[in-house]
Amino acid sequence: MDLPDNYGGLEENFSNYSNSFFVVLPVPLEKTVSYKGGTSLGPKAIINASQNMELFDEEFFVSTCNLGIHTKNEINCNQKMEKVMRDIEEESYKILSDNKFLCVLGGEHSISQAPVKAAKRIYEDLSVLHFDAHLDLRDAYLGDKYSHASVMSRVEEHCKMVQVGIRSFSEEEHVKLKNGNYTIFFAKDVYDNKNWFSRAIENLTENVYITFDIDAFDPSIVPGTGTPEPGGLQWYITCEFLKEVFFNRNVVGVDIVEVAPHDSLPVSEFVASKLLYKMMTYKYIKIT
Ligand SMILES: [Mn+2]
Repeated sequence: MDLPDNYGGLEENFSNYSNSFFVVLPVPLEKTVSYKGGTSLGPKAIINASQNMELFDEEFFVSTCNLGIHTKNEINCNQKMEKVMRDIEEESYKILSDNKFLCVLGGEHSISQAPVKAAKRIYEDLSVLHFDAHLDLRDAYLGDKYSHASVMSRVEEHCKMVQVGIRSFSEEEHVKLKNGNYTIFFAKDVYDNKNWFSRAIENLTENVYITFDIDAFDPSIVPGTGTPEPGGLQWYITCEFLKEVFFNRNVVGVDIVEVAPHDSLPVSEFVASKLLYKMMTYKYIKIT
């Protein structure tokens, strides 16, 4: 039997918009990638993987999908960048205004600035929790303000940020760090302990948006990404931290970006799919 083609492969009752608390917004954007392509295939691969994933949570013994998960049509990314960004922002704003939980699937990292702007229109105090191997704090990259490599410079124009998993940055970014007021938890300091959890959470405001570049994970568990970096985060420490964030703050939306599927090694999209479901589950536990 063919499953419905949505996140989780859910029947109509559990996936129509009005019944659903979670809303998945696929954004297959791939325009400014600097090394290897493939991120435009990310959303579809993650959704396909989700249809082969157990929907019962093994940690809390709940079926998170009972809250309903609606999957939107893909954002049309064959338009001018300005228009793509506006479309993402307006869709995100609608979803958040309907008091639903926003889940954006990329696509390259540059898309994150749009849902952040949408969330900021509703939550004045919004802060952004950023998982990534890279700082993404260039002012612009190759002259492009919308580049994936400068996305957090766009975000910091609107919000306070906490950055986790960082292990790669340029000289320009290093100068910026020294002269600015950043809250960064470098991969080398956080990969094997929880000592940093409370300080990271203290630096987040009540309403939080999470942007998760999948390359924050170690390439041994996520080989399929545009710019892999050794020395990344592992699964359990990441989930433990996310759980603390969800339980102690009001997370209003998330994105998962930079998944670039490998035909011969489909593990990355399964990790991304499960990561999203884990975050949904932590939200479910917090609100039920
Ligand atoms: Mn990255």
